[in-house]
Amino acid sequence: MKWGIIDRYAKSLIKEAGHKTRVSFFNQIDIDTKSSANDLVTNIDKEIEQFFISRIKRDFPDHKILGEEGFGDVVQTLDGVVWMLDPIDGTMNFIHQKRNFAISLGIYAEGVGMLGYIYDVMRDDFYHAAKDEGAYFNDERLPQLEITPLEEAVIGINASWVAPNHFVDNEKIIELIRTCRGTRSYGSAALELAYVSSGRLDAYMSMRLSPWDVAGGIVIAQEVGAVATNMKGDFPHLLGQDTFIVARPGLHQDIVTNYIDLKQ
Ligand code: 2AM
Ligand code: CA
Ligand code: CA
Ligand code: CA
Repeated sequence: MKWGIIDRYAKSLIKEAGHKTRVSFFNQIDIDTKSSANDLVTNIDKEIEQFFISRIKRDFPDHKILGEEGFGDVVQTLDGVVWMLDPIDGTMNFIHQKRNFAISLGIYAEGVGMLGYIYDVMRDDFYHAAKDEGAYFNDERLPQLEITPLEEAVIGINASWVAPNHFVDNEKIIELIRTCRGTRSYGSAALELAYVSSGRLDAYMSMRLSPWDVAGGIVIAQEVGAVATNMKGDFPHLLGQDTFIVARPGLHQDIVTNYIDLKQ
């Protein structure tokens, strides 16, 4: 497999999709709901996914595509080459803020992440990595992450962690929030993964994410030595939903062992 060719192809496809997304703001955007009233989708999410799929199917007919909006393949195994795509990660931000959303893409071969991309469309910031070849923020090589104690860590976490929930003991999470330096909530899992990889955040955690939210970000995170797992400490499930945490090396273990008390 010529990964260099696929890498250049994917980058130009993402840039083209980003351009289409920016241009979409000049027209009316149709908003719909999915699993709940706050789970939003637009015609642009669907059009961008279809744009990727038509190109990839034309140029790499034997590759499979797993996309959030369901226009890709029914992917039941990670055999072969699988593109995991989120055409707009942060749809609520796309609608309400017109910024703070990203295109997220991970390309896996036999279950191993080979290429990862997160494109902050409105800032024109590109986070990308190839397995064993390092991670980049635009043209800048990202350094290996160093250890940061929890007391000096800024954590990406959202308010649902402190509301009553089925996943975790709130008391421990409150203690985590009190102990760390600060918290942030950006509303795009892919951007938060990119922020951990580039040192803008020290950890990011979510109770439920899908493969397309994290597939690209995991490849980037691994290249800078960040640890990405589910809340049990295992590699995230890439064929269904799972809990998720990514953090600097020591910090990851500290949070998972001392502050996560899973109810199930
Ligand atoms: P999305 O915008 O692509 O749906 C928001 O907190 C983050 O969680 C976003 O990355 C969002 O991705 C993701 N997410 C995953 N499942 C979601 C759901 N059911 N509803 C809203 N956001 C979801
Ligand atoms: Ca969505
Ligand atoms: Ca998403
Ligand atoms: Ca999405």
